[in-house]
Amino acid sequence: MTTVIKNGTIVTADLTYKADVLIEGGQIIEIGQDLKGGEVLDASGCYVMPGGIDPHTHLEMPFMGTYSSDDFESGTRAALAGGTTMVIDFALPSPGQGLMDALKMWDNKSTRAHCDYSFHMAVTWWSEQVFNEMKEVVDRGINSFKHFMAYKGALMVNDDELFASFKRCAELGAIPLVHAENGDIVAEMSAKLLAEGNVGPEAHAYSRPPAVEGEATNRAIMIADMAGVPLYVVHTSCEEAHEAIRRARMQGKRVYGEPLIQHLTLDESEYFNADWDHAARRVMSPPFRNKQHQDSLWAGLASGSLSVVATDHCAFTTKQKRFGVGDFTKIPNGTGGLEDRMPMLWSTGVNTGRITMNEFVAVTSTNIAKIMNMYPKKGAVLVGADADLVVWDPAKSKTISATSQQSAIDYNVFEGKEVTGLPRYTLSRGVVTVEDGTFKGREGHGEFVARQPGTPVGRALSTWKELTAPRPVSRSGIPASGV
Ligand code: DUC
Ligand code: ZN
Ligand code: ZN
Ligand code: ZN
Repeated sequence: MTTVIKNGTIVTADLTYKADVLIEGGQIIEIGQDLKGGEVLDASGCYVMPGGIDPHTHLEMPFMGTYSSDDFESGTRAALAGGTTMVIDFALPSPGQGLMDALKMWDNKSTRAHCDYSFHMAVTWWSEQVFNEMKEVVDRGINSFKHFMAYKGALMVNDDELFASFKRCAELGAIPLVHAENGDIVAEMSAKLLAEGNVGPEAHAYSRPPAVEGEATNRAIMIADMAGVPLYVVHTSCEEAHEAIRRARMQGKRVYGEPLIQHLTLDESEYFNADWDHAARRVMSPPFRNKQHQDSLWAGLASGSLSVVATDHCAFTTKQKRFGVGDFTKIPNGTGGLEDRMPMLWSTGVNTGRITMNEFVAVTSTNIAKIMNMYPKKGAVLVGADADLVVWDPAKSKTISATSQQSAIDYNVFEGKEVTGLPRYTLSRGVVTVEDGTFKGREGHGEFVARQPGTPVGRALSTWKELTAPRPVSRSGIPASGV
């Protein structure tokens, strides 16, 4: 059976043109004029784009004494409803747990996925076992390893562990990811705030100012350079972190920054809402920032210094958030966004002129497909690519509300926002999973996407010349000439 998408305008990361798309066996088999097929989808007035890829989700994740409330079923249903056709979730070993053991748990959870998915593996502790298992993980098609520089006493790894793991990534051709916040300083500032009686959700923001993120981002960049690996910085939320990324890229380092749709569109005033639930529902790390930081992130998307827009989707119910009444450090960190990322970015970015349609496709899909080594299977409208597509209706509007969302939680951080630009159809490997707001997907349709490693480099880009030119060594072993 073939499917044809007719009368639409194809929008990719670099081209906009009118053509039909013919699909068979889950893949695009032809792009051209006046194509014929069995099932006909009308894209008049619409843009045909690569489906979104959200590279940062936490589905059914054990965290802060509970589990995030969207699992692979509700999470991927939300994704498709908003035009996202693939997620990359974090397999998270608890410290002491083997990586392959954690992977088995994530394999089991993900059997319910409605759309394709992949995993990043988290390195939450360090040992010879972890070192060895990283190779098995790469052989399983996972080429990215996540490191937490925060969550002291739980998930955080120290600099020596970061350096060891980054060097291992370099050997394996894998890319390290970092949650960049200085966990020692966050722990100290949190304890002080609590001791002074600052127990409410707004203290969460005070405990993690932009400086802790800027410092950790810069530190991770330098460590990655010494290890000779590229680096992907998740949830870049402020100018201080963005500045470190810009500087690194100007110096020729492969460093990628990932702002979240939440940080682009919601600001720190949310924490000063008189309603405790309102504020606590928005507690995530890093916290929302002020408007100057938002402007910095938008500028990064337009200029290319920031590469990807994600969600860090980690949804907790109001009941779960209330674990932190009387102690903000016990509010489970996380917000949702899977269903709203694409419509919110389109409405606040493309409709305002802050980013172009092609930049929209780049930052929601194509860039991450390239960085994570799955392009052009994903992130492309090309013959031979998977038919993960969204037929996007730029005239369709709605008001975001928890009452009509796919997510399992009881609120939405974007509640009341008007969006214009929504999917008419969302296709997962050629199958229509969403049609005009009606979900038609099938649980278990999603498949694991294996991602091959890149070419191992293992040499600092900033000192390339120095290392390739052997220097004379003195009798004492100290180089005879300086740099
Ligand atoms: N930040 C969150 O807000 N939730 C999940 C993990 C994280 O780093
Ligand atoms: Zn994080
Ligand atoms: Zn600042
Ligand atoms: Zn995260």
